[in-house]
Amino acid sequence: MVLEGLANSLKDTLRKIMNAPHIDASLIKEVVREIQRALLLADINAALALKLTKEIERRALTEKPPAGMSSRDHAVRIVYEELVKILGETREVPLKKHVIMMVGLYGQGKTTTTGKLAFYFKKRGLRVGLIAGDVHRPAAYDQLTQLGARIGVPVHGEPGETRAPKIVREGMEKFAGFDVVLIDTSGRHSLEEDLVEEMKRIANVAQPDERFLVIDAVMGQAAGPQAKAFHDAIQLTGVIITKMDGSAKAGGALSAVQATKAPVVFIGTGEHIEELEKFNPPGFISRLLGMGDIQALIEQAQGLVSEEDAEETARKIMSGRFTLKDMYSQMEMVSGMGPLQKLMDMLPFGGGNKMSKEQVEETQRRLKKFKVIMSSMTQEELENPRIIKSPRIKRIARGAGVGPMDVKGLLKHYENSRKMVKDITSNRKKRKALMRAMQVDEK
Ligand SMILES: Nc1nc2c(ncn2[C@@H]2O[C@H](COP(=O)(O)OP(=O)(O)OP(=O)(O)O)[C@@H](O)[C@H]2O)c(=O)[nH]1
Ligand SMILES: [Mg+2]
Repeated sequence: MVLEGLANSLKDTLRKIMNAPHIDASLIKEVVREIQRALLLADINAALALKLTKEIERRALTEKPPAGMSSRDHAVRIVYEELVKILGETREVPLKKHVIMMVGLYGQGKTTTTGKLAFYFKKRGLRVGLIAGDVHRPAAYDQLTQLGARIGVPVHGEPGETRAPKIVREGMEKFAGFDVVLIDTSGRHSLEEDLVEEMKRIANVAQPDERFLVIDAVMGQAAGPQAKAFHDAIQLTGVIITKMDGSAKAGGALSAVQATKAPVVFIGTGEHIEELEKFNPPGFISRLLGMGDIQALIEQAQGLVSEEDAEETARKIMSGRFTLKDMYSQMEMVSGMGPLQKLMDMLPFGGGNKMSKEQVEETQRRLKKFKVIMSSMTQEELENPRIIKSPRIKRIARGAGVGPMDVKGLLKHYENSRKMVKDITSNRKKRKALMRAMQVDEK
């Protein structure tokens, strides 16, 4: 696993937050100290680690959790968001017709990564050609040819030829009708003048859309200045960090490269051809923290209803009127819990103290679908779903781009919820308990 040490310490820290009886300043300070230690151990730049932890501390001590979010979830969310922030932005490498030139120093993983990328594009249905532009290392051509043969991608090269631009020109002609052309180039011990010259000459011939620097995670923070030097020399469009699997310093390399503004686009996570990942900061941090559902937590916070809205909905529900819109807000609130937890426990979608990860995900999926379906309903239909009969179902389904069964599913869901709500609101005892739990005055 990538960055195992850092992942373990961060997980321990989050567990501490989740298990704390309450969140106070001393807990936050302790947690922040631990995060800082973990970041330093992962070779993250000390100034960056300090800035990050200061920001976590400041936000955790001053920001109020949004209505419906517990202070624990809120603290976890802050840690997550700030970690994502230091990894910064990335960019999507498009799946289109284009030319990619790979550059980098000796032994950083250029040739291996060129093969991995070829496989990546081929798997996505693009026609790929490889050009063996490394004329300095004798075995480079064979290495690329073997890789190409394994994944069924043609390789152009001329063993014995010493002029890389010539090979590249011929390769470009040969692969003119292909979707993606990948050019492997030679490495050097350092970014010397002749390497820069050669890179520029090849770039002149190939006019690559992408110039990717391949850099080894073992470099740690030193990857930052190196990426910057290459960026200054040939305007990188992306950086690929390899050997993320084997280095305790991977965090340092990652954060240092991101700080140079040459975006990390992929990471290499092993020697095998498929061990290449698109780099995605939120996903990367979620996995590091071992919280697959953290994204859901964030979305909840963003889509969370205010406390007033929540009360309004609750009041409406208890007045016996329960429309499709109410059902929707209710489902939205379920993910929020907090002050509404008691209500939710008694309502159809709540159940238990906390929804499991799967339940939250399932609710989110449903919500998305319901939202689409409901957006093609009229106001009248939303307020009074009973009028939705067969012709309307067909129209709504067509408008939402779903099948009639999906619309029927939503209506059935609504009907069940309405019955359960009715059951609660018409039973005096349940209703009283609910009012108390909600601290809503009966009007
Ligand atoms: N564990 C691990 N090993 C990798 C990864 N990427 C590359 N390697 C290994 O790193 C070594 C060097 O890789 P190459 O692809 O030959 O490096 P290069 O930059 O082309 O080297 P030169 O052409 O000599 O400059 C090989 O043994 C690869 O198997 C990775 O993501 N993880
Ligand atoms: Mg090579």
